[in-house]
Amino acid sequence: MKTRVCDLLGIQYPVIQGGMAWVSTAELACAVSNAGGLGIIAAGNAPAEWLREQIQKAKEMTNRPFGVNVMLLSPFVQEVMQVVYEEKVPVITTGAGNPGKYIERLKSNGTKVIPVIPSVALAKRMEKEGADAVIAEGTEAGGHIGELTTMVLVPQVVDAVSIPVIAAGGIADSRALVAAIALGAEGVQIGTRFICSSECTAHENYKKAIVNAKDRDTVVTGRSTGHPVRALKNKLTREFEKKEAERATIEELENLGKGKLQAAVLDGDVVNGSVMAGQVAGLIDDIKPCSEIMSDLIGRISEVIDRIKTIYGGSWHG
Ligand code: TUI
Repeated sequence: MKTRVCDLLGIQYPVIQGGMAWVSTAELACAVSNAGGLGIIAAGNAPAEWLREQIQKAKEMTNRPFGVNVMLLSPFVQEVMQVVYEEKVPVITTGAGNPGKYIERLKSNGTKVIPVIPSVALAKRMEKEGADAVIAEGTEAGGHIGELTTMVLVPQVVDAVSIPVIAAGGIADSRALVAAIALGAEGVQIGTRFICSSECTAHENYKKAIVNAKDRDTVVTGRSTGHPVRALKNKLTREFEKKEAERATIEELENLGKGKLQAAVLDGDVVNGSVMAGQVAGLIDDIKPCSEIMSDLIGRISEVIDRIKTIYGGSWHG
């Protein structure tokens, strides 16, 4: 299981942990990196000094590479980029915007830049502006999402760029990993599955809500604000839907969402908080160490390929 993504990032398996605000702390990032993937600390909306502490903690907890996710809508984005620069973080992923103006300075400092992109146009633009790889994230993902599904987005991005493409959205087991490879991806980004890990510092209520979720238990709210977000259905998403139907102003809707992810992740308020999770939540039914998540992901690839071989048999006689 070796691709250009492994060489680019100096990792054993081409598995990148999603950058999830409040969830992706140094603890989770180091557990994923120590399991052979690329752990990510998410800056989210947090102040730059919080990020610096997390990076320094991570440097003590692992000798392996790890990265930082920069959420480009953060009010602290400039300061966060400065911390990434000063701490010489080996790789960043970005979300919720175009990181173009930061790429040159980061790269000259030795940081690999991997933007999350929801479209072919942005993927091409990022390649032109020097991105090292792109993460093509489908609408199955949790949190802030684009329009296209992973199944349609990934192969179109693969055809449009020469840099490695990492598939994201709806990936939680080796079946989806093999499918992503079949679509031309050279790696996967996994978020929701890693929330349900023993090392993840998110509140137990958050993890249990995902474990209990069924196939249709996520919903997308915020389409009217231009920032659609996928989360588990609860009292908050119902209130949000009601307000959107009543054509509430963007400001009103933004106020309703304020602090709600933090309430769910840190305080365990899964009723009034925002329990962001991908559609794949319905497939996750346990909480286990990142090392086991990773060994399942990689170890069961051969089972999937054997099944394909049984069906296909190396030749097709129709
Ligand atoms: O960023 C994410 N997921 C997130 S960010 C987040 S915090 C937040 N909460 C409420 C509203 C907005 C943000 C929670 N989850 N995933 C990566 C991602 N990036 N998904 C979609 C995009 C994206 C969208 C538009 C990337 C680039 C883009 O470009 C627009 C442009 O500027 O050209």
